[in-house]
Amino acid sequence: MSESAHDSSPEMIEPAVVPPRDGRIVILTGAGISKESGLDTFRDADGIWSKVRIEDVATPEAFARDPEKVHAFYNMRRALNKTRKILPNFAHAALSHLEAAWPGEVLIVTQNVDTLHEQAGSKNLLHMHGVHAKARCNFCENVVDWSGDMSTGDECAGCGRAGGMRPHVVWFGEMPLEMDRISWALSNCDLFISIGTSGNVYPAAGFVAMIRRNGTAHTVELNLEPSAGASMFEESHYGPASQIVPAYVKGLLAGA
Ligand code: BV8
Repeated sequence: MSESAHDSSPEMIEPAVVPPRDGRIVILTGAGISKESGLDTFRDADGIWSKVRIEDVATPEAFARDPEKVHAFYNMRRALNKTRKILPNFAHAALSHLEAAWPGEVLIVTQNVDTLHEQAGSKNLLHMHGVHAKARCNFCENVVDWSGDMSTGDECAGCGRAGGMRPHVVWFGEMPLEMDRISWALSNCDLFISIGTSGNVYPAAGFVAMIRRNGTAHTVELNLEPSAGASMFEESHYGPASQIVPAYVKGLLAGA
């Protein structure tokens, strides 16, 4: 039975369960945690997928069919991130503080391709859908930092060939990154917290079900509103991430 609470701007949230002091915490984040930093989400009314079709810009087939159209989509998003002053918000900062203050291991598995968790100081972090500010060569798999525009004319610094550079992000139909490490972490954690994700994209959306089936972790959803997987969580708190994440982290550390 989920213990849901509607805390919109709490000082501190009392967690229903506090894991043992050496407990492992796995935190899944999605676009909602970056919304208050000024980044668009995907499925909110004004989200990214309301402006372009996934099939046209975020699949390997789209890239094979019209690479310049896909490059234009990611170039536009990179340019937007540069023009807007995109900085971590209180939610990112709270998770970085939790990693530093919690006696056990804290692992962030983010679906986000931004680097706001790193900028907030989080170290133990996996980008399962890749990173916007990196490029990968389709020929030699070399991964490099990339902040400007990208086109089919760009050459790979690794193999020197042109025409193979692509954004180092995971498109639909592609295997997310570091899945073995993520599966191990999910099977061996004491607390699973999902923050700012609509629970629509797999396999991330299936993590909570996996834990409920074969794990012992307590499961918590922190989101603006109930996600598609809300009923799977034993505990949930709703409100803007920049308010409920720091409040929840404060409660967790107070109970540790
Ligand atoms: C794969 C990178 C397998 C690109 C992205 C079942 C099992 C396995 C696969 C599937 C399956 N069913 C369907 C599939 C296929 C597919 C899929 O899930 N499709 C969906 C649409 C049904 N999955 C895949 O293709 C994945 N690959 O499964 O491979 C495989 C097996 C063998 C061999 C080869 C392959 C790959 C998926 C990754 C796609 N790439 N992004 C880019 O960024 O351009 S996905 C994209 O969606 C982003 O990564 C994003 O992070 C992710 C999830 O979205 P959310 O983060 O949740 O964002 P969203 O807008 O949806 O929600 C925001 C939430 O925040 C909302 O709930 C909102 O209320 C909340 N919010 C808003 N404001 C705030 C807030 N919360 C708090 N505070 C606020 N202020």
